[in-house]
Amino acid sequence: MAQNGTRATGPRCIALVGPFQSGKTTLLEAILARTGAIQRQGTIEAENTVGDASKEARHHLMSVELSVASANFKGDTYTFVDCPGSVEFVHDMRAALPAVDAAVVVCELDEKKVPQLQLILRELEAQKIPRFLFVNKVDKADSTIHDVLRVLQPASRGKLLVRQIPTFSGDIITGFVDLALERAFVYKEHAPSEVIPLEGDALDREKTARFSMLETLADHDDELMEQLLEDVQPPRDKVFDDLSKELREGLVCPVLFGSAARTNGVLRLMKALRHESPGIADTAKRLGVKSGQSVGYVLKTINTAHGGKMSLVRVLAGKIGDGANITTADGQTGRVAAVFKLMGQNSEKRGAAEAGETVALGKLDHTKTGDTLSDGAQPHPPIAKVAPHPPVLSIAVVTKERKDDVKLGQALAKLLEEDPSISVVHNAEAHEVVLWGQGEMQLRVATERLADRFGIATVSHKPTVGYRETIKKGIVQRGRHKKQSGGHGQYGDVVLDIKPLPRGSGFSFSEEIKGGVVPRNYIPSVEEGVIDALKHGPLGFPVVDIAAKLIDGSYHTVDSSDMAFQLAGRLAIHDGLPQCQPVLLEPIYQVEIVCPSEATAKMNALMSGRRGQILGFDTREGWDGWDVVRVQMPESEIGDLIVEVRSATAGVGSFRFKFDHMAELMGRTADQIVAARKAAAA
Ligand SMILES: Nc1nc2c(ncn2[C@@H]2O[C@H](COP(=O)(O)OP(=O)(O)OP(=O)(O)O)[C@@H](O)[C@H]2O)c(=O)[nH]1
Ligand SMILES: [Mg+2]
Repeated sequence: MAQNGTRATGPRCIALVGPFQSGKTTLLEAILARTGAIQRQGTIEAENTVGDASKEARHHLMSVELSVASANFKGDTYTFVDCPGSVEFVHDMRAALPAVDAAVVVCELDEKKVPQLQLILRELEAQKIPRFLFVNKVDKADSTIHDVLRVLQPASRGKLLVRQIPTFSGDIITGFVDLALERAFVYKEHAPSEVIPLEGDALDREKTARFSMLETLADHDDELMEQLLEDVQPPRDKVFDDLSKELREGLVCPVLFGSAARTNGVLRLMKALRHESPGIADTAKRLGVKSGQSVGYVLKTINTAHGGKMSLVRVLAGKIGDGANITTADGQTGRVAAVFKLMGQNSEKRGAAEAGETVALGKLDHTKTGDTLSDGAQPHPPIAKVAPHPPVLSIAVVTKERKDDVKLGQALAKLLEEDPSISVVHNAEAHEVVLWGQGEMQLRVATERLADRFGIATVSHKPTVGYRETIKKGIVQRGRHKKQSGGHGQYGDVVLDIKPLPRGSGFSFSEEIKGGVVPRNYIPSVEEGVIDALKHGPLGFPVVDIAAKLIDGSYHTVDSSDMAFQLAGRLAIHDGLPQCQPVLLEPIYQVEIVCPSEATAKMNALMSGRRGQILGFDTREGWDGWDVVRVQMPESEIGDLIVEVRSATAGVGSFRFKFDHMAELMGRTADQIVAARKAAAA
């Protein structure tokens, strides 16, 4: 192409990312329709889009996992990775990003959604992914469209570069002027825009806007700066070369706009991708892909409805085909059984995939999302490692039918393979399977999948909090088990010195038996009995921070036994503890909340409503305009904390937490907890 000597060629892989509900899936649909990959453009509302084709996505009218579809445009294949916008499903995006050439950040010109946009741009900046902004929904835009930079620039570290300006008829945007081409276009409904003469007021605005675009480019190009200073018109090729180069280096983020729903601005976007976005050669270089072997990266793992596993892979070098032997960076091997082209939920067998192509590989049993694959025996070092965000919300799931318990474990393993930002914890003490994840919707979708895909009906409830109890004062307590029934009797008699221990000590057992009043061989049985009794203290919870010393007792030569001494030990604890001022202990966590500074005051209020103790505030390192709030908070209050943190922060606040200590809890809250425990045990 004359316009741009450095245009990349070959298959591209482009991520569609952006805040929740900004129109990514609709944009994918528009691209597919405009390029002829599909006959008719579907809509979210009609539940017939390629992107949101899963049952769960249709049902919730939102993307709940990434989906891919490809389009041909002027001789090249573009595979789009349509990522969910909800923060709860952000891991799909984060794990897929390393392998893409560029991202199109679909956003709205809405100040309220700028924090979310910032979060996404941060991720792209961190992973050094070249990015375009696509300001969507201009069909309902208002005058803020003139303020693109004022509204959106704060979200981006890279300089935003306005590539187009809108033209109006009254208040309605009817077209645009392309500032690089210097041409005016008028939108046609569901048809390519038409070129119209650039004249009058539009021409004046174009001159000003173009100059500021060139100025931005000139920040990184001295020659262009000189031309501007000397009032020389730079050649068009140079402008295109700069646009492309500065995008690839992450120096600028070009801003385009349009209406996905009306297929407006879509062709302009495709042309920008074609001319400016990097291709596989640049991407392989960015990722340090070594030559001499075939290399691929796993963007996502999919378990299809009929049980087959597919790994969505971008081939970064060489060629991967049916039967290829694959090694992961950590030495797992596998053999590719079939290569598929994906179009949303549909898959179609195809031949080997070349460098740059994005395909699904069948039956790589030991391959995980984020793996770097190579052919042959020599592993390739991992090109990226994207750890999921730590979980913030949990639910306990129980199968409605006992017989499904075994299936549940297997089904969860598959769900975790698909979404590693969910984890499962087995709480043996409470006999609970606890799902940890990123939010209510994500976990709801997980349970829906259990039902729909695996036929496992479950109910979920709040997970059991790890309460404990201890004692506040000691006692010397006798426990005597004596039974005379028929022939052999049972006899065990012990005296325990029971004392509280400092917080965090757990349990200790000792003995000071003199003169063999309790024979040596029965002492371990006494300890066993004590340990058993401490599983349920007088308040109903496991007892901790307690010492029991065996100081006296008696035995009977015929009737004493291990069992009798176990029971004696239990009795002493059972009878003794209620007199020792038992007290409830609740787990206290150290919680670190991150939020935009304007929400910090709200966090303060939120914490006091949840028995949180604020330890301090700080600015968040590396995040202008964000704060960190450090708090100590009871485990029971963290349960649904994320819901409130998100609602106070336009969805962008988050936190991490770790166990800190157990604290005594008294008063009404404690009484309620004990009463609930008793009711549950009854
Ligand atoms: N007016 C208007 N509405 C649009 C446009 N594009 C999308 N929408 C609507 O915006 C809503 C969200 O669209 P989606 O395409 O699902 O957005 P998304 O970004 O994929 O959403 P998530 O993946 O759930 O984050 C739907 O109701 C669309 O019909 C547009 O250009 N104009
Ligand atoms: Mg979507």
